[in-house]
Amino acid sequence: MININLNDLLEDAKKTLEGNWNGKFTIPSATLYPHQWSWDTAFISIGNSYINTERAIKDLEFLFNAQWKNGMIPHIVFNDKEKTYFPAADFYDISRSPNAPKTIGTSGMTQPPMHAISSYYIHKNSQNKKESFEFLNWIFPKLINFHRYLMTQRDPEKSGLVTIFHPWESGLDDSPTWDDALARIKIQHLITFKRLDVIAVEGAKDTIPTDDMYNKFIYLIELMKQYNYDENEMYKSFPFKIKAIVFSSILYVANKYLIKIANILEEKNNINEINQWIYRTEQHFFKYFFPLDNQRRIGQTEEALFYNYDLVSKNWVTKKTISSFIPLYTGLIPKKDDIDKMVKWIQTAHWCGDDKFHTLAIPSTDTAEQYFKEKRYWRGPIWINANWFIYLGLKKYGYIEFANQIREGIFELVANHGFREYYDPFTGEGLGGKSFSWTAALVIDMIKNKKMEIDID
Ligand code: 2M8
Repeated sequence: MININLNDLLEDAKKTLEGNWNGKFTIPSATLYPHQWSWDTAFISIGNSYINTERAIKDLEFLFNAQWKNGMIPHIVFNDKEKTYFPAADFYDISRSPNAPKTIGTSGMTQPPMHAISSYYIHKNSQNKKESFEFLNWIFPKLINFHRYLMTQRDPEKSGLVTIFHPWESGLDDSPTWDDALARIKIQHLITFKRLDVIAVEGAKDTIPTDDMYNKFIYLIELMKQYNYDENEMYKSFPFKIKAIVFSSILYVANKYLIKIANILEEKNNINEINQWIYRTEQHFFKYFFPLDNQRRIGQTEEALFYNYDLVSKNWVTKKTISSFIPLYTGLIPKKDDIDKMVKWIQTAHWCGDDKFHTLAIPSTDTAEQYFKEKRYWRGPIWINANWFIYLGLKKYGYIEFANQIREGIFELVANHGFREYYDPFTGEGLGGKSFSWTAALVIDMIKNKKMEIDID
């Protein structure tokens, strides 16, 4: 292993989180993301669970106080004083929905439900179990309402898998996974707007989503507004509807954590319902996301990949992205053979198994595909949260050496290139936002939770 002082790294990570605390919540990164983001907050709380329980709780409390009446946790809670991010609260105009909070500015969409997972980490790592028990008691019904929203409004099929209406709901914004679905959408009227991320990031031209993509993102929000954010109506005719792997994988794991929380609270009323959610996901995960049987039929056996499922085109989205590997985190893959194939594939020159790569951390798309761009956001660079899921999944399945190599790769990136939003897989150059919170938070977890005391079942 290269020589990295983990104590120094830990101290720098702590400072990064401290620096992003604005008195009410922790922002992802100054200037670029000055508001509160939902799944960022959950990752941040995981990091803080080891070093500052009170802070971890405060962050989740702030977010869950903005919960919508139908249970949705919005993907952004806005700070009205901040003017450096577009689209802001006025653009979302959530007053169109009877479910939206009246006095808090939020976005009108959601993000992956990491929060039951972080709530459990908070209690497990807390030195003050009375305080963390009270917190669990407070958040548990809210988590149930959020998961129920996802399992009903976002899953009328009762598949146990979540439908997203916007790429931003996936968390993997401009991933090539969404290209075909977005290409089908023709912009009818787009208001003029000014992108602010182009000002906030150095080298923005090559590292953030293209204007074409961004216009589609904004247009989809305009469409959501036309539907008054009514999921029932959107389900009938919205042009972007995808069963999302990363989202659904996280929800499956989060449901298991809800059971753990219910056990701590000795709360029996919701257990059956949660178990039904878990069962539904187990029944449908492969059918929706794993077209291997089809591939076998047509003789393509070299990959064992999971793919997102497009409900509009009724087809798999066969773009090779890091999403395909996140199901490792669920522990849902029963056949060792499928996992072996997947791991072998990750270790080829397509992903990280070649001298041309800076570390063994995994890029966000297959580097042999024409859509791979080493510096552009979710289209190629290394992201720490996506690698963290795979690191945990690999450990779970016993691929300890490879998991540890990924962890070391992450430590190297962070120690030598800063706590950045994402990294160039060839040079290690840090890109996007600086002093990025979830990078720091998950590094804290990977230093402190080395023994994997917190496992996923
Ligand atoms: C990115 O997404 C926001 C929109 O939500 C953006 O591009 O402005 C994504 O990486 C997302 O996963 C993340 O939560 C957010 C804040 O870090 O930034």
